[in-house]
Amino acid sequence: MPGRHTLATKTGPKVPETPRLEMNADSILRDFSRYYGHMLGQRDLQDPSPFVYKSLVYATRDRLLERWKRTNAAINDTDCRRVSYLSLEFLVGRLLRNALFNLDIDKTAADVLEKAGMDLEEICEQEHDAGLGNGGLGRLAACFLDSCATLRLPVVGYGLRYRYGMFHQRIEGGYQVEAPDPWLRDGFPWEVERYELAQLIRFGGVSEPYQDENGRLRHRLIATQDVLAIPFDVPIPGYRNNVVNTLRLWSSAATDEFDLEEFNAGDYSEAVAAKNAAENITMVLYPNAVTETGRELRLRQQYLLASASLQDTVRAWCERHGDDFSEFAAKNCFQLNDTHPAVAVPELMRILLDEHGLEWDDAWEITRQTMAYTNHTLLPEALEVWTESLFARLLPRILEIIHEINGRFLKELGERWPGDDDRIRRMSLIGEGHESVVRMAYLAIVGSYSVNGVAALHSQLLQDGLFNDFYQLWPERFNNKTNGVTQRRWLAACNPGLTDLINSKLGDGWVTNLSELEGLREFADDAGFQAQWQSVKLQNKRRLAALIEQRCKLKLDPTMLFDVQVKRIHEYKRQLMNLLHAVHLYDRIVRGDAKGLVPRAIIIGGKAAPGYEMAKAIIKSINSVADVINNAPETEGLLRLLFLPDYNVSAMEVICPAAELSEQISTAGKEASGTGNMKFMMNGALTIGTLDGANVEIREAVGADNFFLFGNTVDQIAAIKPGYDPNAIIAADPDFSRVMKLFEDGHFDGAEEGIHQSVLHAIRNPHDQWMTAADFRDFVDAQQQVNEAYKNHANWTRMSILNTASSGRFSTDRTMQDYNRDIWKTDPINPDDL
Ligand code: 26Q
Repeated sequence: MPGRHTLATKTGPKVPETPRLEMNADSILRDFSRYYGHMLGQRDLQDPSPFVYKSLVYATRDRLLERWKRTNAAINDTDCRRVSYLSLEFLVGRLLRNALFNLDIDKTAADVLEKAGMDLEEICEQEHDAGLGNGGLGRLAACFLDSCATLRLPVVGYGLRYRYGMFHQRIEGGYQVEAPDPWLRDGFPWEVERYELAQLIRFGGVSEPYQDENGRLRHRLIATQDVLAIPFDVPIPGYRNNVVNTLRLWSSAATDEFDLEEFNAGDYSEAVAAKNAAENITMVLYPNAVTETGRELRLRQQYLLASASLQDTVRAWCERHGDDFSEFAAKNCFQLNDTHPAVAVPELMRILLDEHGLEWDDAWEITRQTMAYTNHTLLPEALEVWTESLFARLLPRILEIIHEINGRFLKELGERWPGDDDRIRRMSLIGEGHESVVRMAYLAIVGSYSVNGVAALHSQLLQDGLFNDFYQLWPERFNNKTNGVTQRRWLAACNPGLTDLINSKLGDGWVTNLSELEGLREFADDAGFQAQWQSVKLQNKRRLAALIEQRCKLKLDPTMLFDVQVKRIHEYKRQLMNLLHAVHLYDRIVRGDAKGLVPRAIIIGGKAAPGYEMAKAIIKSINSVADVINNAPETEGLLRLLFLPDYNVSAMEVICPAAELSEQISTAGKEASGTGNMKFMMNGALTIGTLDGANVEIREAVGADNFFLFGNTVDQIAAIKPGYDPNAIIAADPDFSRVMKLFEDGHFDGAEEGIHQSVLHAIRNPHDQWMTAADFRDFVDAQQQVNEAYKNHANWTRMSILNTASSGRFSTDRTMQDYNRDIWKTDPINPDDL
C-alpha cells in the first residue's frame, strides 16, 4: 500500500519478550490504576464513570493482546487452511463482560472493584453497544465468532466499521422516532488500528484491454476514483483457551494521492468534497432496506468490504507463496453471509486475472473452490439485485467479469438442457425487466462450492422452491446448517442465577458442551429444584420489570405471565397477530369473561426500518392499544401490553432470562430460522409457534408436549392461498369479529381518528401474503392452552426445565462444527504449542 504512513511489514528484530501478564487481583488492579491515573489522567475514583470503564478495558485488552499475538503466530506459522467470514454486519453488542468471562477473570475483576467500592455490573453498563447489524443475520455472525474462537478454528471476521450503527429508537406519541447511534463518540477502546495494512479500493474508471509483456490480452482499470480501506482489529477471545481471533473492520478514508492531485490542480473545495465522499462509504449501517438514493452507497459498501478483505488475504498469501496460487483454494475459504458480500466472486476473479495474470479457467477454479454462500431469506422480494447501469458506472470491470461468468454459465446450461430457453432465461445471472439487473443470489450460487440455508425447513424450501433450478443442476452444492446462539453470552453471562443453579447440579461443562444440559431432565420433576428454578425466573422477571419501568414508566407485577415478542418489526413476523390476541383478551376482560384468565404481561419490542411504513404503523397501533388497555380499570392485575423501546443486544440480555412465553408466530415458510427463539428456549421459556424456521427443530428437540404449536403449515398456506377470504373468516368467528369491531369503532384511536386503518386493511385484504386471519383462531386457542398450562405451576416449571435441557443443539458451537465438518474443513489451532 503506498502512502506516507506505510510501515514495513517484513520481519525485523523481534520485540523483546515481556513476562506474561498475571491474571490475579493485584496485577489487574495495578494495571487498572495505571491506566486510570497515567493514561486517562484521572485522580479520584468515580463510580461508574467512562474512565473506570476504559481503564478496565485496557487492563483486559493487554491480557487479550498477548494471546492474540500467539494465536496469529499459530495461524501464520503453520500455514493452515483458514476461513474468512465476510459479513456486512457483526452485531456484537458489548464486549467487556464477555472478555472478562472468557478470560476467566470476571470474578477476580468483580472482587477487585468491589474492594475499591465499585460495581462491575455498573461499569459494564457504561459500554455502548456495538450495534453494527440489523438483527438476526448480524447477531448470528457475532455468535459464530465467539464459537469459532472457543473451538480454536482459524476464522477471521471481515466487516465494516460503520461510524453510525443501528439507529436508536425512541417512541414519541406512540410513533417510532429514529436517532443516530454515534457509538464511536467516546472512542472504542477494544480496537487496534492497522494503518499499515490499508488497502486501495478502486471505483469507477474505464476498463481497458492491453497486451502484456508476453503478448497476452489483459485488462486494467484507468481513471478510477480511489478510496482507502483502513482495518481496525477487534479481539475475539475464545472461552478460557488462550485463543484470540480477529474481527477486522474496514473504515473508508480518502487516499493521500487523491487529495494531492486535486490540491495541485488548485481545487481545494473539490478535494475536501472528495475526502468527504470517501469517508461517507462506511458512515452508516443500512437498515434492511435502501431507498433509491441510498443504493449506490450500499453497493460501494459491499464492494469495499469484498475488495479489501480479498486483497488482505491475497497479500498475506503472496508474502508467503509469491505468485503461486496452486494451493490457494486448499488453504482459503470465504463464507458469504447472505448475498451482501457476493461481489467477492467477481472481485476475486479480477484480482487473480488482472493483478496476478492467471488464466480464466484457473482463476475460476480457485474462485469456485473457495467461496461458500449462506442464504438467510425465502422472501423472493428480499433477493438482492443491482441494475447493470449502476454496476457499469461504479464497477465497470466487475460487470465485464460478471458478463463473462454468465456467458460461460449459460453455455453450460445450453449443453445440459438444449432448447430449454425458458429455464436458461430463468437462471441467467442477468434478469431482463424494464431495466436489466444482476441477480446477486445466482451469482453467489454459481460462484460457490457450497450453498446453505439456516434451518432444516428453510434449506428444504430453498431446494424445492426459490433455488430449485440450481438444485437440479448442482444438488451436491446444497446443504443445511441450522443456526445457533452462543451459550456463553445467552445463558452463562446474561443469566447468572440460572447458571449457578445449573452448575450446582451439572457442573459447568455445558459452557463448552451444551448437550450436557440434558442432565437437567432428571431434575425436571424434583419439587425442590423446581422451586429454585422458579425463584431464579422471578428474580430475572424483577430485573426486566425494572428495565421496563425505567423505559416505559410502567410498573409490572413480576408474578404475571411474561409473554414476549422481540425482533425486527415485519409483517411476516406477525406482531399484528400478537396485537389481535391482546385485544381479544382485553375484550374478554371488559365483557366480564375473564374467569380463569391468568394475569399476563404482553411485551413487544423491535425496530422498524425507517422507510417501512406498514412496520411503523404496527408500532403505532401497538402503542395506541397499549394506552387503552393499560388505563382501563378492568385490566388492573390481569393484563398489560407494552412496547419496549430501543430493543438491542443488551436489552435482550435482560429480556430472555425473564421471558416465560416466547412468541415465534411468523407465517409458515417465511422465517428462515429465527435465533431469538433459541435464546428464549435456552433460558427456559416455552414457545408458542408455527411450524416455521428453526421452530420445527426446537419442537422436535423438546417434544410436542412442551411446545405450543398452532397455525397452518407451509403446504396448507399454499393450499388456502388462492381462495383466501379473510373477511369471511372474521365474520364466521365472533371473537375475531368483536376484536375487529373494537378497532373499527375507533376504540383505540384516541385523538387520532383512523390511525389503525392501514393495519386493519392489511388483515382484511384477500391478498394478504402473511395470512394473519387464517391463523388467528388457532393462535387464540393455543394461547388458551398456554393460559391453562400456566395455572399448573409445577408442570409449567417442568416444561421450562425441559426446554433448557433440550436446547443443546442450538449452540453455535454445534453450528460451527457442522460448518467446519462439511464446508470449511479446517483444523483447530493451538497457540499453547508454540
Ligand atoms: C438489504 C438491502 C439493503 C440494505 C440492507 C439489506 C439487508 C440487511 C440485513 C437485508 C437483510 C438483512 C438481515 C436479514 C436477517 O437478519 N435475516 C435473518 O437471519 C437470521 C440468521 O440466519 C435468521 O434467523 C432469520 O430468520 C432471518 O430473518
